[in-house]
Amino acid sequence: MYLDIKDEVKEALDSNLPVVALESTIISHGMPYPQNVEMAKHCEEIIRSYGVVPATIAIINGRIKIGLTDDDLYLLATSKNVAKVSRRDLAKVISTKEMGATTVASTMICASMAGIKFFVTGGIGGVHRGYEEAMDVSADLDELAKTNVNVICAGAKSILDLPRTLEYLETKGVPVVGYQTDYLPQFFTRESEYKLNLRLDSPEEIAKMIKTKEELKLDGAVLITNPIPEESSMDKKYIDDLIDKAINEANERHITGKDVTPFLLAKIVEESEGKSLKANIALVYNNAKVGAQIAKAYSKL
Ligand code: PSU
Ligand code: MN
Repeated sequence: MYLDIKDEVKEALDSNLPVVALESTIISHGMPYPQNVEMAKHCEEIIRSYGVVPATIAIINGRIKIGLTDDDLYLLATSKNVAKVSRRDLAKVISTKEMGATTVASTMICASMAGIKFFVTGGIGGVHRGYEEAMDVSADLDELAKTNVNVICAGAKSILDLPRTLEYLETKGVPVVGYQTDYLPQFFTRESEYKLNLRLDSPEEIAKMIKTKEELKLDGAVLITNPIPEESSMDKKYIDDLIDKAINEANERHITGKDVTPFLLAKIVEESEGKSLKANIALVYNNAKVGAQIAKAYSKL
């Protein structure tokens, strides 16, 4: 009733061809213009190059769009009137016919409504550092626990408390797969010191695990964590120092709630003079590739 599925996405879904969803908060609140729109378009091209149909998701004038036009992407990338929409915000933004960029949580909800099983992003939200005081835990984590859309990401940034994020996912029963790695990828760097329980080395093995999980009727996502390519990986100490600085500034300025993550992301881009943005884009492209490969492998089972 609130869903507009683009023709090519609908045709692919009707014929059981692979489709991969993409989020829009990364466009409107995660990266600056014009890199954001270039990134969004090129992600779709990468997914297409594997014979998979991309479906970027956003709320345009109160309609849930599954698959966007170039004009929609441009609007999301440039407009200042795009709300950051997580699970709690969906009904409001739709009922008032606003523009909204979907987070990991709400993109999963919308993808699931459309029948899409795979979703590629950069990094997920998680348990924030300083959790003991602020109790800031992203709604992404609970969504991963209950909505049946599998998410391909590059782990999470150390703006988050990574060990607590992993503990939370364990409690909620979310399988976290290291793709060709034994350790949680740390977004800008290939790996963290945090060991994962689950490593799989091929898209086919991951597709098979997802299929089995469905047959067992275990709800929620499989979270696939894919390390940034070697050549784009940043110096760990350099980036961690910038992140510490950004978190201190957010605390001093009393930034809270949904503004925390966008503030930190923008600050890190600014402080690294765009170096972090380059790495961010490279890891998203790599996730688009692996996500398309997994969706394709799944469609052959
Ligand atoms: N982490 C990133 N880049 C992003 C986000 C997270 O490295 O763009 C976005 C995603 O849309 C994610 C959201 O779902 O931020 C999490 O926001 P919050 O922490 O407010 O739940
Ligand atoms: Mn939060």
